[in-house]
Amino acid sequence: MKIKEEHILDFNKASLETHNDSFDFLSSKLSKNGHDVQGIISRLADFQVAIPSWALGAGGTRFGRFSFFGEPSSLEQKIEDVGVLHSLTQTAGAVSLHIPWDIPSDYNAIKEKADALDIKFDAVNSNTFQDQKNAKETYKYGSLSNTSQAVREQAIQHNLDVIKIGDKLGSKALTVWLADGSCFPGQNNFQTAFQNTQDSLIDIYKGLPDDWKMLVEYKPYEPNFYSTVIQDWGASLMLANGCGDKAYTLVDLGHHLPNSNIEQIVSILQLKGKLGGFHFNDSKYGDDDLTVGSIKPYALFLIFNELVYGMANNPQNPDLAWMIDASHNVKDPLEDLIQSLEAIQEAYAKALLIDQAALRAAQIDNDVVKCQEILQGAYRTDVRPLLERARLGRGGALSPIQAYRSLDVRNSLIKERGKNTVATGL
Ligand code: LRH
Ligand code: MN
Repeated sequence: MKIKEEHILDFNKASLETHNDSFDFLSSKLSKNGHDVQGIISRLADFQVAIPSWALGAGGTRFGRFSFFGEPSSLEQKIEDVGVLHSLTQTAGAVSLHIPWDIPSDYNAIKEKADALDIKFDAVNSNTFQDQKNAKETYKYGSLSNTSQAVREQAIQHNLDVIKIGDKLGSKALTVWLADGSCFPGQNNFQTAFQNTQDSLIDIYKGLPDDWKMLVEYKPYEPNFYSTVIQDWGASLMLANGCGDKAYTLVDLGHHLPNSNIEQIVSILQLKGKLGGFHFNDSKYGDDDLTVGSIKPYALFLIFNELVYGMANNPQNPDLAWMIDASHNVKDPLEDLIQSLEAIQEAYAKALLIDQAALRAAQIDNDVVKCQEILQGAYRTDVRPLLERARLGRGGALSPIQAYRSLDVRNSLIKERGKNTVATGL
């Protein structure tokens, strides 16, 4: 399924006048306040977020999984679905593959398909949290941290294989997330598990091409419920530092204990030049993998405030990997991802409206009230006309969700694929 550009242009006609009115009103107000509106629009248009290949079908929990029908049953169909998201939003110009769930059968064909849809291959993800058929060793008691050298070597080799797969597709980063940990006190020797993980990551790091990054993802719990080897940003940072300059910390927003100050973590990792990228999602309790901005939009805005500050003041930190990591239990996966892309763009646009110089001055003066007024003044601005204009400029839909529905995309996918296709992934 490919959405024709003329169908989107037709769809936009009905709301173009409304968009122009609200855009003209907002941009004149912003220009009067000294904002570079065109500069903001081009930063929004250039901001591309990678879609997780494992989240294009229905997610599920141990209690059940409810399909949406018309799910992609091959990597080719997954790339097509990312193409649908990108044609509507013009901000989903990349895909992040999970191996072995998405091993290409024909590398050239898959690259041609992605190129034709203007989709790049972002970080590739290894998987040593599930046993593969005919695997010699099991990861039941861990992978890179396992007490068994044979298990560690199998996991290291898998990561080296994932790098090779990514390299053939033009990817430039490996994401390592480990489920490794324990469910009961006394089950693990924490130091041995951590040191085994460090030594294993160093062996993987040696296999990284020069222009690649290794992104070390942390998580406090699940599927282990007493300890996790890479439990928090500190553990990830120590392991990344133990590997070398090409290793960084990846921040999955759902991988924090309640009320963690994620924007402070992001700020300090940038200061240390060790922030590698994000898995955007939202959560109320645990690693709920909900739609970005659906539960804590202000927290996301505060994170983007630190990112905008960091992008201006921390040249020591590399360009970041922007990725979504979500799971869809009750929403159409494509609608869910469209809403997430919108929330990310909205948080970024609002953060770009923060007068960083005025905020800095108020901070130095300890004018606490003014600091909040500056932040919330930006946050309370309805920036949607800016997002619309950024999309419009690239041939996208003024309202991607409405376009998705009025173009009846899901039913077209069901007609094409039937009702029984199941996407690989979580
Ligand atoms: C772990 C995680 C990790 C992925 C998996 C699909 O919770 O966030 O990024 O490998 O989800
Ligand atoms: Mn993640």
